[in-house]
Amino acid sequence: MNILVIVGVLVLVILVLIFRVQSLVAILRGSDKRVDGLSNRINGGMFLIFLFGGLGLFFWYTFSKSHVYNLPEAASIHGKETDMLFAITMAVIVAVFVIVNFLILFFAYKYQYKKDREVKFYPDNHLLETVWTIIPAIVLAALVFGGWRSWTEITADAKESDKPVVFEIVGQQFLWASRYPGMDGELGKHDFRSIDSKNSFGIDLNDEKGYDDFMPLNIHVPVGKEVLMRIRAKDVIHSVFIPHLRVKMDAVPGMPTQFRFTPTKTTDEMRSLLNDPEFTYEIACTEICGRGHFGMKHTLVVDTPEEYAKWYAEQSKDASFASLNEKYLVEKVPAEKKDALNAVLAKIKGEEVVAEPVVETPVVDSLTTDSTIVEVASDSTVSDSSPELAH
Ligand SMILES: [Cu+2]
Repeated sequence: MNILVIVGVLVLVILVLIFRVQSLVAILRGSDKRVDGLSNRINGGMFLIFLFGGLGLFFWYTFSKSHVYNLPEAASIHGKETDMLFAITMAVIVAVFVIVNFLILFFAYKYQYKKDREVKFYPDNHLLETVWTIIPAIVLAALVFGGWRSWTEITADAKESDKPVVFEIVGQQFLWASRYPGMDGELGKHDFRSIDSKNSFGIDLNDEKGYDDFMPLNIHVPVGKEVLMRIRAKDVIHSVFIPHLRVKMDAVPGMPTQFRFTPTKTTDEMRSLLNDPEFTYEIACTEICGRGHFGMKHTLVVDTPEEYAKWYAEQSKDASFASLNEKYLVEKVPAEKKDALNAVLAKIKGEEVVAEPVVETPVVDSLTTDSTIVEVASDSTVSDSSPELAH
């Protein structure tokens, strides 16, 4: 194979040299006939063939194969806008692409050497230059403005009154893991120094809000409700990518990021829409983060609000940090937080009795109700403990 390449290059060099010698000989003989000859017209024609053939192939492939590489319709509110921005940008780029390539290739054909044609000297034109500077400037500014508006929307903190579903996603080599606020509706603080074999999220044990947080196997969100995803990374830069929801944001160690979105189609709806009973929303990593990067796949389930409330209630009862690691917490929690821990444990265990109403109430309501209960409970049981260290 290598020898073939070397031989090919050598043959090419020899051909170029022969051509060069021939042209030099022609110049020495004082003959310039070759310049105006057949090969000049053939080259001009080939520019045209390349122009129309190339553009034809480009448009044919783009439209006939689009179903192969295009995602199904966006399953989130902002996703529709992202797609629209993408389409507008694409339309502008393709228009410029066609115009520029037409001018380059067609002019090479049109203005090929002709013996009797005179060249016009046309050094500058201020009006023309002003126009072709100002129009792109306006178009680019409009594109950037549209993107900036969307960006501020999706990265903004949700309004308190909107009561978004909040969860945290953490990337590490090579998996995604998630954490939900639990019964109190609030995520506890985290601190990387708290990370150990039991506390893989680094839940800060000085903050009792973290005791009831739960870490599910799959991420669930309710359809039609605003979701605020808080993102962090433990080791290197990862990137959360949920293609069907058009969600993508880097996970940067030491610099938490976030993404706000509202899913519009449940997993079941997507299954029947795509006629694919196996369909699941996939979360992938889109930052080459090391050897196992390809394996960083996680699953997102979009539920109806009722299914979500049921799942949330089950998880906060059976899978919370406190219920799974009671012994660990009893050992590790600072002395002044022992009462708070006991209150959380009692609440998790006691919740069993009132599990049913939680299932019936909408998500937001169940969360707010729960957090008030916790406050009342901790107020009454821990009223004389030291001032709260958490924010
Ligand atoms: Cu990664």
